[in-house]
Amino acid sequence: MRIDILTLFPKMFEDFSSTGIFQRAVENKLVEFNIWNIRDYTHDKHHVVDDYPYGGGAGMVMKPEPIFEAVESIRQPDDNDKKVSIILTTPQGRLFSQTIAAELAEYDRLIIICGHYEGVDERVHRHLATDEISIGDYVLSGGEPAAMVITDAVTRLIPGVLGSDESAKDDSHSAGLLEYPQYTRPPLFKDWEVPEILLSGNHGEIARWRRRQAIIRTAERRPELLDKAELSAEEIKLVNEKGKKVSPEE
Ligand code: 6GU
Repeated sequence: MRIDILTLFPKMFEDFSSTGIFQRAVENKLVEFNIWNIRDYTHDKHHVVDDYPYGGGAGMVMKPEPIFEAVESIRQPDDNDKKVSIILTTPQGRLFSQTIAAELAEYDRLIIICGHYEGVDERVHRHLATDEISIGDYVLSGGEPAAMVITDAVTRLIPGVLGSDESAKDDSHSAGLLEYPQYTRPPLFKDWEVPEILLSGNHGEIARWRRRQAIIRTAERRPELLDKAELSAEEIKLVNEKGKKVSPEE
C-alpha cells in the first residue's frame, strides 16, 4: 500500500514514520509512506495557504488551489487501474472505526489531506476528496493526529505487518467485543494473583474464559457494542444475567 499525507506540518510525522511497527512495515516494503507540505504548492511570495471566509465569520479557511495541485502532482499514471482513496480529515466526516480501517486496508493507495483552521474550502470536499473521515466527536486543531490514527489502524491490518497473523485477531473491536484481560509474569504481584485458569495450560478452558471475560467486559463498559456482536444463545443469557453491573474479573 502507498500512503501519501498532505499537511501544513510535515514535521509532526517524523517520529511517527520512524518508530515501531510502522517503521518496520516501511522497511519491509509493505507500506510506502510519503509526506507532502501543502505550502510547497503555492506560487505567491508569502506561500499563503489560507484566506478569510466568504460571508464573514471567525477564523481562516484553507484555500483550494494548493491542495488540488498537491494531489495532482502525486497522481500516478496507473492510478486509474488501482483502488485509490482521497481522504479529507474533517469533524464532518464519517466516524472512523475498525470496520472502516479494514475497508481502507483493501486499497492500493490512500491520499490523506489534513484539514486545518476553521475548515477547508468546500470545493475540496466536493470535487477532490472521495472520502471524509472524523475520528471522534471532539475538536482537534488540525487533521494530523487523525491522519496518524487512520494510518496506524489501517497499516496494522495489512498482511505481514504484524509479527503473526494472529495478533490482530483478538484485538478489542476486531470481533465487535472489547479484549479480555491480559496478564504476564509475575504470577503474584503485590497482593494480586493472576487468575488460576491462565496458569492451567488448558487451552480450551482458557479460550472459554477469555471469551466470557470479553463479553462481560463489553457488557459493563460498552453495552452498545453488543448489538452488533455475534453471540450464542448461552452468551446472550450471560449478558442478560450480568446487565451492566458486573465485575470484569468475576
Ligand atoms: Cl479528522 N479533524 C479535526 N480537525 N477535528 C477532528 C477530527 C478531524 N476528528 C475529530 N475531531
